[in-house]
Amino acid sequence: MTDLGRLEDLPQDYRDALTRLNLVPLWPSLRGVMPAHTPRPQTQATHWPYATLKEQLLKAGELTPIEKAERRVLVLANPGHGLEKMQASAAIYLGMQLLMPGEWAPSHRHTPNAVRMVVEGEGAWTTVDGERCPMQRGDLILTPTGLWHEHGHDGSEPVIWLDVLDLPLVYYLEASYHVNGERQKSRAASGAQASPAYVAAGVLPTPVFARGNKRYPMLRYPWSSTRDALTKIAQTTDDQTAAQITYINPETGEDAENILGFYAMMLKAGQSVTLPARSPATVFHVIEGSCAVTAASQRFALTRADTCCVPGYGAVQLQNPSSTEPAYLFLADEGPLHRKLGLYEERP
Ligand code: GTQ
Repeated sequence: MTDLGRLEDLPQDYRDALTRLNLVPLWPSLRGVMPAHTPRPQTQATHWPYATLKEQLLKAGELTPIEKAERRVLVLANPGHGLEKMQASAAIYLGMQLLMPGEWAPSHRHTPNAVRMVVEGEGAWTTVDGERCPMQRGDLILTPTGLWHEHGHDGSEPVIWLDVLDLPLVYYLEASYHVNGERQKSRAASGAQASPAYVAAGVLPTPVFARGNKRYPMLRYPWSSTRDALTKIAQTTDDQTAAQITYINPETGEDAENILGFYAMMLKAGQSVTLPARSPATVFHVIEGSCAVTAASQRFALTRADTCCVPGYGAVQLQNPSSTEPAYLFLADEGPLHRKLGLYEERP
């Protein structure tokens, strides 16, 4: 491969003329925007231990009243992108959100898609599109693009959850905005949405008179059912395979949201697995137990409620260090986006 010409090789008066005309020569930058064989991600493998994050989040609870924050969140920012960009990866935003007893995070809707993974505390709820979703540890709650949502808290201890949004991508597309709204009248999930058949594989609740036509029929994925499913799958998998589920739209079988993918995984006591190199960046968050994550020449010892992200195109090794307890992880990745764009790759 020959070296391409550099910007400095060009006469200054020619460069100045191009600049005045809003023109740029491609060749000095060509290898940078299209490197050979593998991208050079800005995303760095990064670990956010929960203990230190929680300490700072509780301080934010004292320093900033909810009325001054609307959403009291500390953003898990990847230093590879620059902290001010508030990106965990190219397309993933992560935030840890605190709601104190009696507080209310007012109703709004926005173009980015969000999910919440509940980390600790009892008594909070999120109302999504009028449906009241209780928040219990390990539950996944969707607030997809355009749906009204607000958070409230009737319990007595702080409640903390992890927000995962596709904000960096939507912002990059210059399509990110929000609308504030009135407090929603909420109702419990009803009809097909509340049906236990949504957690029974292979059968779909099918109302006789009106087929549910909601784009997002299921908004809350209770941890108890996800955990049960993983534990059952793990009884049938060998030691090289981790039990894994994908959070899906139960009516279509497609990913729960359009842009980011959400998964849960169980590692048996002592189990190690190597995930193949895939094009999307991935986030790992520990719901129960602990897990060592090795990727991009880094090794992180994750304990309960810790979060890390790893860039795409590299293999990831996961190891449950406990000889007695299983580990349960929540994963988020850019898989649906890469697949829809035809960019998805898995490399041996
Ligand atoms: O709870 O609606 O972390 O709008 C960032 C933006 C949470 C939310 C975030 C949001 C929210």
